[in-house]
Amino acid sequence: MNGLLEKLIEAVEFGKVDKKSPYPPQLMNHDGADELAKKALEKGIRPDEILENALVPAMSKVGDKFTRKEIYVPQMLMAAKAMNAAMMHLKPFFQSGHTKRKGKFIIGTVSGDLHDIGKNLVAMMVEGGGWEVIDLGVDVETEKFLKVLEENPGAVVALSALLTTTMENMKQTVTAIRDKHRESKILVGGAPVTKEYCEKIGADFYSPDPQGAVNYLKALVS
Ligand code: B1M
Repeated sequence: MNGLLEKLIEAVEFGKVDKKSPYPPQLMNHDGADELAKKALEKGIRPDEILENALVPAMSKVGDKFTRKEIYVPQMLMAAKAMNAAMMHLKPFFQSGHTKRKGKFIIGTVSGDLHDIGKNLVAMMVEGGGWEVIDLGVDVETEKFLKVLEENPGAVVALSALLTTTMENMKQTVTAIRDKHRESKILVGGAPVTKEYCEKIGADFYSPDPQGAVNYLKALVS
């Protein structure tokens, strides 16, 4: 793999935001995610390659280490901050309109849930896939999804949930969308969500990862 991308994986994994950041001590005076993402683009590496081959695997390593209790929430948050610093450089390319927009994609983390790292990754990948993304953020009430869907008829709606407790809110939102907008396509995901749960609550598609969401959307418009 390209050395720059390997360095970027390391920067995100260990939460090195930029060169001047003193954290983590072992990367003192090294380039951070900010500089590395910029350099990768300058070297001609495509934004979607940087996302898929560096940022997504780096965050997945971080999630695995947290689960194994090798790192804790502060390190996880630093990793997210580093990832966002890299994303700041990629986003203008995804938003530049170089790729023809294929449709509208409304995404949010369901009510009561503040986790947004996975949701943001899905949003970025989908945007990179040529869709106009309307990101409603976290802790999104059902009424907000309905309102934005009414303003954007035909948009695909995507719901993320990271807590077993907020999966119930996902169900409520899906039910309300189904009642009012029977034709809308609803995509669900997030660590505790499964294909079986997706079917049970009446959503159209479950994806375990951002690429699955992109592939589903690609199939929808092909
Ligand atoms: Co929280 N948290 N957290 N947390 N947190 C988890 C989810 C947990 C599994 C940790 C644990 O106990 N091992 C646990 C949930 C347990 C459960 O319900 N079964 C948990 C808990 C309990 C909590 C709190 C309740 C802790 C507390 O306060 N006592 C609290 C809840 C706050 C709230 O939401 N109301 C809380 C808070 C937080 C922080 C704020 C500190 C922070 C969130 C920061 C942020 O998002 N801005 C945080 C974090 C970072 C995590 C972990 C460590 C990492 C989550 C993450 O970002 N993973 C997580 C443990 C873990 O995952 N190992 C944990 C990386 C991310 C790339 O993966 O989000 O799964 P993920 O997204 C994946 C896929 O799921 C998929 O694509 C992504 C890339 O592959 N995906 C979709 C996600 N959404 C999708 C939507 C799609 C398609 C795919 O289509 C629509």
